[in-house]
This record gives sequence, structure tokens and C-alpha cells, in this order.
Amino acid sequence: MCRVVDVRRAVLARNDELAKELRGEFAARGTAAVTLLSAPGSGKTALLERLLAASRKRGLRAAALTADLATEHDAVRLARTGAPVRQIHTAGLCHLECELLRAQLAGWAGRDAALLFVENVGNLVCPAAYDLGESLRVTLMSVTEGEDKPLKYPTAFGLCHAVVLTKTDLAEAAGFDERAFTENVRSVNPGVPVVRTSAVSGAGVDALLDRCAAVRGRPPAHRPAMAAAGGDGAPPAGGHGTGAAGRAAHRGTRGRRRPRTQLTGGRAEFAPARRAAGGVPADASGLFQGQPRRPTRLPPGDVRCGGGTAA
Ligand SMILES: Nc1nc2c(ncn2[C@@H]2O[C@H](COP(=O)(O)OP(=O)(O)OP(=O)(O)O)[C@@H](O)[C@H]2O)c(=O)[nH]1
Ligand SMILES: [Mg+2]
Repeated sequence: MCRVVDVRRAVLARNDELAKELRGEFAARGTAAVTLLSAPGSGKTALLERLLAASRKRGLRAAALTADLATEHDAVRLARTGAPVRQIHTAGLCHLECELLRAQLAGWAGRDAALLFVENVGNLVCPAAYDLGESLRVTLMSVTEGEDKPLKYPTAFGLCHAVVLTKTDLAEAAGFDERAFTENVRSVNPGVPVVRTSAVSGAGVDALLDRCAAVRGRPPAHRPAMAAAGGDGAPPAGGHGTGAAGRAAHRGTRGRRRPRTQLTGGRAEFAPARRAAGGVPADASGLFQGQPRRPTRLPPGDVRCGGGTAA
């Protein structure tokens, strides 16, 4: 277990270093990098299709990287907007890391865009702990997922600059309690803006694009309390501290106690999260249990599809 812990710390520390570098590179190029994080199927790609089209209308040069374990479906959908798009295959990884991101950016026209959207792998757990050098981190949830998800996935919702509620056209049919959802969001991330969207009607797309465009050369208006409580001092210059805080939150060493719900005899009880040896929760992702982690190298072209070979 100790070896697993050491490897994990080293991976996260290395990612934080790369995130600092990436953040500097984005700033130097005048690029606002916006990452999208959600559960599978929340509507990241559908919203991105809208955002890319709206960017084009505004004359804002936008590009997108989209990450999945398999298929080129998302890249194909996004490329229809005419924007530069690359599909990243994560070779089994359940989240994006800076190393993978940087490999995709090298020599790609899309990296000079004013807005670079990065769609993470659909997963509300592991992606939250990895700073990608982004200017704006957006966590999405659809109205069909349940109002309690911000409480169940506090790092994903607590460590972002904006929360997007998707599929609002289905809210009534789903019996979605928006007030409870907003309260839950604010309890893990006080003051975070919540943007309501529908990729079907286009509602909220312009408001979200405004927020994305606003972080070009400027820090995000909202600084998550969880990032401030990361414990590693000041965030990187021009950054937001999600890396340090994410790392701390991921390993469960932050000051705030994270309650764990236990169901015993029909009653819900709360207990402090169990710590594995070394203070690190056992890894549920399989990341450190022999999965391939090397970045994929894909052939040149505007849409990067197809399996790619290990670098
Ligand atoms: N009614 C409705 N359906 C939506 C909306 N946004 C997305 N969908 C549908 O939800 C499904 C999933 O949407 P995607 O955009 O693929 O979701 P995703 O988050 O990119 O999914 P992964 O990349 O697999 O994690 C598709 O069938 C979409 O058509 C929306 O605003 N309203
Ligand atoms: Mg998608």
C-alpha cells in the first residue's frame, strides 16, 4: 500500500508541475482553456456543439479536445461545427492528465485558439483531482441525475469555477427540484455561479460563453473555497489552485471532515471517511494497478480520430 501511495503522490505532484507550465503557455498565447467535467451522458458534447457554433458567430476562434476511452463519436460531432477538434483516447485512463493534454497540443493549430474547450472523460470522481492548467473549470450535471449529486461528489462540484445545469428542457418531466440542487451546490461551493442550459433550445449557451470568454487573460470571477483551503499556499500565478486543492481533497487530508453516509437498519448515519494507510483513500480507479498510462500519439489532421499508438 505504501508504494501505491508514493506513486500516487508522485503522479499528482508531477501533474501539478505540468499544470503550472500549461497555464503559463495558455496565458502567453492568450488562450482561455475551459474544461468540462461531468458524469457520462450529462450533455458535455451537446453543449460544446452549441458553444463552438456560438463562438464562430461571435468571431471568436474556438477549438476543442474531447477525451474518451474509446470511439471517435464526440470528435466527429464537434468537427461538424467547423472548429479544429481532436479526439483524445486515454488508453484506459478514467480522466485526463496534463501529460496527455500537452502531447495533443503540440503542433496543433487548435492550441492557438482564443477559447480551447477540453471535454474530460465522463466521470465525476477522478478527473476532479487533476489540474489541467485550465482558466475555467466547469462541472455539469443534467436534470435527470438527481439533486443530491453535488453532495455525493463534493470535489467535482466544490472545485470548479462554474456549475452548469444541463437538459433543463427535461426538468419538468424529470420532476427536478432545482432549489434543492442549487442549495446542495452552494453547500459544497459557496457563491459558485450556476448556469442553466439546454442544448435542445440553446438556452443559457450565450451566458456560458460570456463566462468562458471573460477568463481570457483574467482569473475567473469565482474562486472556490475548496481551492482556497487546499493548504498549499497561494495558487500558481494566474491560476486557481485546483491542482493543490484537488490533490489534497483527493487524498482526504483537508481540514474539513468529509462525512460518509452509512445505511444501517434503514437509518442514515454519518461517519468520518475511512482512511487507508498513509491517509490516502484506496484507489478505486485502477489507475495505479497496472493500467496503461502512456499518452497516445495520433496522426496529423484537423480531427484526430482513431486509436493512436502508444508514444
Ligand atoms: N433533452 C435534452 N437532451 C440532451 C441535452 N443535451 C444532451 N442531450 C442528450 O443526452 C445524451 C448524451 O449527450 P452527450 O452530449 O453525448 O453527453 P456527454 O456528457 O458528452 O457524454 P459522454 O461524453 O459519453 O460522457 C444524448 O442523447 C444527447 O442528445 C439537452 O440539453 N436536452
Ligand atoms: Mg461527450
